[in-house]
Amino acid sequence: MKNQIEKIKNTAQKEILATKTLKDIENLRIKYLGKKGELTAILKQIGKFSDNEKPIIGQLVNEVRDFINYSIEAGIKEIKDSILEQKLNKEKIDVTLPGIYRSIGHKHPLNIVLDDVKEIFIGMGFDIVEGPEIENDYYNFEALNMPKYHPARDTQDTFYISENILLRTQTSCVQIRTMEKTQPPIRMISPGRVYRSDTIDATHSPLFNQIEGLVVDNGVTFSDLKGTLETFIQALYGLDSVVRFRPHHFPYTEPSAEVDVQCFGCHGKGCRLCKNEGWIEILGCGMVHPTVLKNCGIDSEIYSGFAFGVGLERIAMRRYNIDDMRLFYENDVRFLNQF
Ligand code: 2U9
Repeated sequence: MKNQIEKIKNTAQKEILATKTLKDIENLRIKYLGKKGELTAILKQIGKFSDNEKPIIGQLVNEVRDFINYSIEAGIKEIKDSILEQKLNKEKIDVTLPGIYRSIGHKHPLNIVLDDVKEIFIGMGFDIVEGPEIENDYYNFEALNMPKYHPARDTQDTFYISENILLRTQTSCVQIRTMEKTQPPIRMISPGRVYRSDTIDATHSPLFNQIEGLVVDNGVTFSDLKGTLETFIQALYGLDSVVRFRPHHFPYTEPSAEVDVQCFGCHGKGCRLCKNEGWIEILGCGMVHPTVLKNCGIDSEIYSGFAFGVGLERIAMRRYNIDDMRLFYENDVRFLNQF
């Protein structure tokens, strides 16, 4: 019997060492240690042996059982280790390989110019204020000295949502709302989208961006306006920029002016860039009309102010020599990658 048990031990050891899969090794566990296994079969016959032999055979079977159990667990660990090693080898990462290049996005040209403009005005002590794009007739027209049937309303082809609600045609509504809430001193710019029912072409779009500015305080004069806007234009286009103020008319400012910068291409002589005029129009401005101040609860006997408005697309087109504003909205990466 001892020999038979030893033989079982040796064969089991050989078979365990030869297995390559977890399934096969589990089958060996059943074969040797299971209820119908070879060792269990021997234990079942133990009654046939003498009382002297019984404990010896019992002990030997238990020793072999422990040995097979231990060998199976060791075999399982070995197979699992080898599976893991194969997996790790397959997934090995070569950290010395160059990485995959992913191009990162960058600022849109309109945002580059907008950020520059904001920085210039923040440097002069202005606040940045934003407001709603859907407005009512009062904030877009009435408060700005453009009552119903005022001819200036026709120049701003308006998108009406209802009789009283519209898409703002200028960001001036933000300044009105600010003046209603705040007493002077006020120094602010309001950048944002505005809407006009224009046909799309190289210089018109139904949606474009404006930056308007407002300064209201004790004793603000047209000289302050000139100094501020000259400083702005020279910071934006270079210290050698030559600026001129041309009289104009807006219902919300009095006196009003348009501001031109001398053509960078021909220095005033006239060329294709400036359509032979020698000057390029940049913005509109003026002293805030006393009626507008009064509409917002500001006493025009004590306070005065100046305001200005500039189209963001227009100044970006000048800066980058772009002749078609549709390029800003089409998001063609061949265009955007140039900035
Ligand atoms: C208040 C009072 C006055 C804002 C002004 C302009 C002149 C102007 C145009 C520039 C190009 C519009 O985008 S554009 O087409 N704007 O010429 N804007 S003065 O005047 C204000 C604003 C708010 C309370």
